[in-house]
Amino acid sequence: MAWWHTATAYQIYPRSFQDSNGDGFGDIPGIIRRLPYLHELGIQLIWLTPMYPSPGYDNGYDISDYQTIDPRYGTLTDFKEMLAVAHRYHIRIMMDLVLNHTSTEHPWFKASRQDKTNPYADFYFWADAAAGQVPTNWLSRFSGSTWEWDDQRQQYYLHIFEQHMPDLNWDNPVLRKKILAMMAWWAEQGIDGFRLDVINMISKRIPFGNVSRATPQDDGRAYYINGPHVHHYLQLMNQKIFAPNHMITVGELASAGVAETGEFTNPANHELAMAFSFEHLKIDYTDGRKWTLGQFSLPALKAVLTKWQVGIAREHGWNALFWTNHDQPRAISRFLNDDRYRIESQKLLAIVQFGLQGTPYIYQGEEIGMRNAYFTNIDQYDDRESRNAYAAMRQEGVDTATALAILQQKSRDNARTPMHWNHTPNYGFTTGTPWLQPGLDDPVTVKDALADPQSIFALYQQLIAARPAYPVFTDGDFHMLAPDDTTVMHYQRRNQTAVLSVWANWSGTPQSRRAADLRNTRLLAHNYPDGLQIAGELFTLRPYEAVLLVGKQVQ
Ligand code: TEU
Repeated sequence: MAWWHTATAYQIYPRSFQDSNGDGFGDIPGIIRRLPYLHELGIQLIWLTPMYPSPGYDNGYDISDYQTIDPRYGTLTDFKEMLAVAHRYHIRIMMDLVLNHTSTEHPWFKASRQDKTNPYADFYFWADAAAGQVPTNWLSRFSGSTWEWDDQRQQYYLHIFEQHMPDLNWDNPVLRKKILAMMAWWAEQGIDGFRLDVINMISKRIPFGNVSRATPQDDGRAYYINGPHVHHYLQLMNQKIFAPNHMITVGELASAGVAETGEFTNPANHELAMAFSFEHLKIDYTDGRKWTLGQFSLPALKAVLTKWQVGIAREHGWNALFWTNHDQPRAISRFLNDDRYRIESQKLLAIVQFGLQGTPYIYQGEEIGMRNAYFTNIDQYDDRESRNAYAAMRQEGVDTATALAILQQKSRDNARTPMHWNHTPNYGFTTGTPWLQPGLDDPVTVKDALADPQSIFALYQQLIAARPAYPVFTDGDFHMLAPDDTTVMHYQRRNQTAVLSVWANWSGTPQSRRAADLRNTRLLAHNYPDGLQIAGELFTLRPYEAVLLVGKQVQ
């Protein structure tokens, strides 16, 4: 068993975490100041989203220099101090590395666009117009075509994401060498690992061609998801960088199924330690389309969780468990009740997440139950993906109110609002003007949570501590009981000696179930302050009530 099988990770979105110099932008000294807080929470691993220099079209995922820190976050010296302090707390740090694309401001792209013969000419994907049209009819993940015309080179370049984020051509051996040298340099700086952005997109299927566009998925991704050399490239990184430096890795796998995810994370393949998959977060997409007002059904969520729990165990892989990140709305607003039952709802999510097999990730603010921003005006949004989607919806005839309601439900900015530390202006995030406004008024801050033994924070502490104490969290197999039940989720994890059970009422009305099912169990985590309500043959789960129990395996 590896250390990270029982560890809990925490994702920091640095620009919204803690500002230290009043510029409205979170920074490294701010993170250093808050490390004792994360230590108190009990996490052992941090994922930091990108902090490299960047023009900021995609909040740092458009990197213009891989080998230093963006001055808005601090200096490389600050970064090293952060590492040293984290290590004193036995917290490891993963950098977010974006290897699928760079910024158009990266020197490689600036050289590449000059002409067709320079040494960087093939570092990116360039193509001539096809009959006066874009080279292929693929759709960018940020709306519109994946191709942008470049006047200088008189060709189109490929960008799966925003137009200032051209895709790198990994088939070029010189590029691979430069990237590996850059990764080795980060290893020398003392970092503990990498979160690898859309890593299953780096190998493209050549030659490119048009797609039918018959379904939302038929948007060109067949040419770039899990391409022909992706495993080779990851094995190369593992052999040269991850393994010799004992690094921890988590890959972001876009549109990957269970079998592929197993291949990436099976230790026998020497690629990644674990991976994020997204099927459970597409549960409220209508016909696979994100920018719609989605419906959510509990049996559908259960089916997806079961598929991944059973499937990844079968493939000998490892899941990264998460409900949200900087690209997703807040899960309490999305799946539960973020108002009257907000505390119960966030605790339910924690209990359901921590009972599963995998390494749990807490996204900043989840531990205090932060909710969606509920912005009411398009100007409050900063994110280009959301703004482009809004423009596209308006163009397709969606009225303003509906388009704004869709953003309130789906925009990434919902999770990017500044962290709520205390009740001073801007929740103690900054003394200046925050880069993104805080959302709705919020009664709960970190300061309140730390003073309350019944807080959401306290429950996360308890769950984090429980995982290493009970092997069944790590090695228990998975059984979803009553998969068609539309209100209550009940699953079990079993190993040779123990049974872990989770019960969770995903509705606002009380639900009664058989008390016999609770026999010989001990309560490990609960989201109501008193015990379970048992009367005769039945026990009743109150609105959004959730409990995690352990018992002995009866052979
Ligand atoms: O996201 C990958 C990705 O596939 C996105 O399309 C994601 O599904 C979308 O943002 C959800 O709204 C990664 C990063 O996490 C994201 O922040 C970046 O924008 C993207 O890569 C490009 O680097």
